[in-house]
Amino acid sequence: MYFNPSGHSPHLGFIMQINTITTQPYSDQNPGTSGLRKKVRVFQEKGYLENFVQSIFDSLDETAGKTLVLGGDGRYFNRQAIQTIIKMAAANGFSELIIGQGGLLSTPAASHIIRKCEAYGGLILSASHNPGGPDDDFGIKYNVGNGGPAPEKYTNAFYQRSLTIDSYRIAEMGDVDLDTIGSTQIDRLKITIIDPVSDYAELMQSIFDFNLLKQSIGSGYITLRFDAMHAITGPYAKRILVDMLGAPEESVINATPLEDFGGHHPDPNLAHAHELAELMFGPHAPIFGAASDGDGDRNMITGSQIFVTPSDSLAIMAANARLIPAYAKGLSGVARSMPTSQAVDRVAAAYKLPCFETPTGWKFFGNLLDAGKITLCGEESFGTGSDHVREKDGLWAVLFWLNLIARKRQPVADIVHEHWQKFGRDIYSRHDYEAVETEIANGIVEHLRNQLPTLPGQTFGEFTVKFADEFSYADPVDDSVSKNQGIRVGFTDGSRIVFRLSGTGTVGATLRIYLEKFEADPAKHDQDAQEALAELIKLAEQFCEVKKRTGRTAPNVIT
Ligand code: G16
Repeated sequence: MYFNPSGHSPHLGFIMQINTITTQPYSDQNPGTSGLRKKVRVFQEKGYLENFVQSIFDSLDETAGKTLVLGGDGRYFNRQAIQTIIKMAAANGFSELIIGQGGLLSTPAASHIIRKCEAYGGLILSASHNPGGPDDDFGIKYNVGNGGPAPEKYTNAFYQRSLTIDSYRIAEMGDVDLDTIGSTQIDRLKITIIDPVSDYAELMQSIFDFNLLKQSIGSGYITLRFDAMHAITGPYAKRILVDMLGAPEESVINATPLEDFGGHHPDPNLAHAHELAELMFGPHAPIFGAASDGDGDRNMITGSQIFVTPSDSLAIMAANARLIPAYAKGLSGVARSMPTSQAVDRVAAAYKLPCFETPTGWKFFGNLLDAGKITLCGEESFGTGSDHVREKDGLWAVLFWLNLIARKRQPVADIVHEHWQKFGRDIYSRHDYEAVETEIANGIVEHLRNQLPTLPGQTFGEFTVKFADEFSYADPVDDSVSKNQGIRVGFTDGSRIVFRLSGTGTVGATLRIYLEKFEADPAKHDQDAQEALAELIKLAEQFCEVKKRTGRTAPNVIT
């Protein structure tokens, strides 16, 4: 850092050298469902990261004098990216950066810090559940002042700017020590390194009954296993579950965050969290088991011998929310993403709660939460959350379930069966065909689109099509409209098949097929989902021809 009159940036009042670097635009910086996700090698291309960050800064109303929160899930390239962003934030006039120690912040913790510090926004570096390492994925997303992911009007602006960008600004300064907690002033920029866990842990303590949890764990009634999948939630889970709630050390497994997640996908489902799955379906299962993902916003809930689908988990939370201190006064409303099962709708109808159906993407819940129209929301993609932050929150969901188990004094399987008894069961599954050639995937969508006008009224075996359309969402708060959010085929008995291309993959296209069938008869509640959905699975293939067109025989992942 030195004074150089030629590089002096008088409007920012900086004496450090600010360089303006000429760059070429990239054509592929269109953020997907949750930020820009690409291979690390793509982010390492000349100016790639810088272009996107500058496009974000250029699209914001004002950056001078503002506070930015910065952190990531610790995956490969996290530290380097943070150093670059610090220098760019300095050059773009931010006055304060709040950074998680080691460059770490879970996504829900980042959301909380943005809200708590009333920051202007935040940059979260993560590709979520995607694998990490030099040959794997990286990602970056911007969260706005409410702590939530930037809505589409922002992400569209970032993309448009990225198409024409010709320079970015970066300060000439040394790397910042990310590991020592405290504040430093570099020229006009204050950099504060914070403990990534404490504020979040405090927030959790304000929501749940920690005394009851301590008693239930201490007495041995609650036994648990949490799989952090070598990702960001390790330190959070250790602090909260072990240090604060007294769970034995071995309750948290794979607790050390690694840059490559130990070579695994940090994706909390039965396929990827198989160590946990084996335990939970084995003879020595604890009462409760859970896992979270790369950046700590997803959750998988299991009990001894039972897996709770995310859709059921949301419905059960909604039905029992009054048992949790922070929600004891009841919920203002609930929301689910369109492909999420209709289980929560039944709870909402029973309790006369407003219920909203949004497109896939947490950003669509933001307005509803801000306007106080909903308290709880969730998605089939292992995401649940509430108005405590503006992101889905993995450990929050874990604590919610633990609090529920402690209050009801029931194991997970009993809680689920009791719920089905009362509301019926929405038997649900998602089939993913990953890395499909983009052209083939687009052909599948086109083929589906062409059938939409002809399907209503047609009968296929036991199923008669009631409606077939492409989901479009009109936000009830700001009236913005989001079109083409997935193809839905609904049947007269309430069953549904939904087709969507994922917006988070980094290789080719991922076709997601969501299948759902309602079962009111308790005698049939224990059916295996794949068996119960067999007819719908066949019908889905008949409609979309994914196997025929790709030559594949089965989905890559079934959840
Ligand atoms: C993101 C979004 C979620 C979405 C999920 C899957 O989660 O925040 O809202 O449901 O992706 O999206 P898609 O089906 O388009 O792949 P995460 O945990 O990856 O950030």
